[in-house]
Amino acid sequence: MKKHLVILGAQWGDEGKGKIVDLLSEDYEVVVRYQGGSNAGHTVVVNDQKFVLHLIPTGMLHSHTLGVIAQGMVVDLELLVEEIRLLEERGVNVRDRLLISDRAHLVLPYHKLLDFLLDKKDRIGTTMRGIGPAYMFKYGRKGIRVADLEHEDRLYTKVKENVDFVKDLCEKVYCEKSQIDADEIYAKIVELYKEVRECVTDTTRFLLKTSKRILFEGAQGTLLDVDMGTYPYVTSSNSSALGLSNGTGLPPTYFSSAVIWGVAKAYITRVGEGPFPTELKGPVGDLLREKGGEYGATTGRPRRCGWLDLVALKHAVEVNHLDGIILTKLDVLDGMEEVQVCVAYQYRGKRIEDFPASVHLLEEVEPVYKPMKGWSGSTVGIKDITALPEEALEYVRFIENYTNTPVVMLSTGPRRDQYVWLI
Ligand code: 2SA
Ligand code: MG
Repeated sequence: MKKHLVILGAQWGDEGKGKIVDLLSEDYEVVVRYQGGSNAGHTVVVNDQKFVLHLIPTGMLHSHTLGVIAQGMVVDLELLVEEIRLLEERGVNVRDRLLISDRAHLVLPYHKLLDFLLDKKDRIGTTMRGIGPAYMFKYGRKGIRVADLEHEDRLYTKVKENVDFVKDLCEKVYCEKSQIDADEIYAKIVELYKEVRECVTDTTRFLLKTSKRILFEGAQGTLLDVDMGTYPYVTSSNSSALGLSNGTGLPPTYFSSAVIWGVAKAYITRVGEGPFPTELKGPVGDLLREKGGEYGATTGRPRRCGWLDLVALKHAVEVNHLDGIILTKLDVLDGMEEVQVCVAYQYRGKRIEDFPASVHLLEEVEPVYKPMKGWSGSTVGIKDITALPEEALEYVRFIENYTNTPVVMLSTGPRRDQYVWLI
């Protein structure tokens, strides 16, 4: 029997996980999202049609799969219902094969308001989808869970308490009058709940009992993990493999035989604030952005671009115990005379090869680069590894050697059929 598979981001998100999950979920029966929420933007191109998924597991574009929104996610019901409708309009029916955890927390309008106010004060550059505040409420024991939607009286009280709390905070701390209205929010979620009620279940029990093959779909990336990433410039969930257990409710031992593959671009990007040692602010960065189409799939924000950072990638390999790397967007480097890879950091005269915890330290480091010969000719859509230019193959082998991890697949374009296995 095939082992369960985990696909997660090995950088700061936007590594191309959407396409990979779509491609590989063909062979799986269940696809599980386990952290984050509508801050994710998973882009997939099927038959020249572009889909961007935010809350619905990407693997659900295949009609045979069952999708799970597990307990570690924070769910914006309004966006979820809209996403379900948009997919239906395009011929993808997910309603009767979607399971939503009754333990998942809701993202509500006051979370989005707080996201805006918090980010205005201390800029992280969030997606403004209310993600951070929703997790603040969860861990501060003020959250509203999907299961609460069944108990309308108590639900109303909770919404009212939270709205009063946020209004008070807005006025006292931010000197802003807020327009949020408890009655309005309550009425809306009661209506929205009717649309998804049939999907709600104890997804942990479901996952524990099922004998189906499962693909776990990470969102964001390891460097945005709230513990292992560039804190505080991170998202508010465990977007590395650390999130698998708490995000699904499955015991850690459940994942001991799973295969974990990390997706990484052949260069690196980040969207939002925070340290980025290999960032290229000049024309090379612009070239990567334009050629790679590096704009946020959720917000449209231009992404910051830089050379591949192997110190960061090795960190992702170690933290997630990656069994393999899936390398995407190598073609964006096609035609460059020389490419650089970062093999260490220099910090106050010292060489560092382990990704540091301190963001202050990371802000100060200088990348140590190894220049590598570029390649001419196009790698777009190649189906056979022998068609890869020699220098491009050397680039791939260098990554493998440095991280001591095989590159198992190259993605060679946005379409489903554009990939080549290296194993
Ligand atoms: P948040 O909204 O609280 O999760 O933001 C906190 C930080 O996490 C970053 N973040 C992301 N980075 C890359 N891609 C993400 N998804 C979208 C996409 C983003 C978009 O696929 O393109 O459209 O802008 C994502 N989600 C969160 C965020 O930039 C903050 O640095
Ligand atoms: Mg994305």
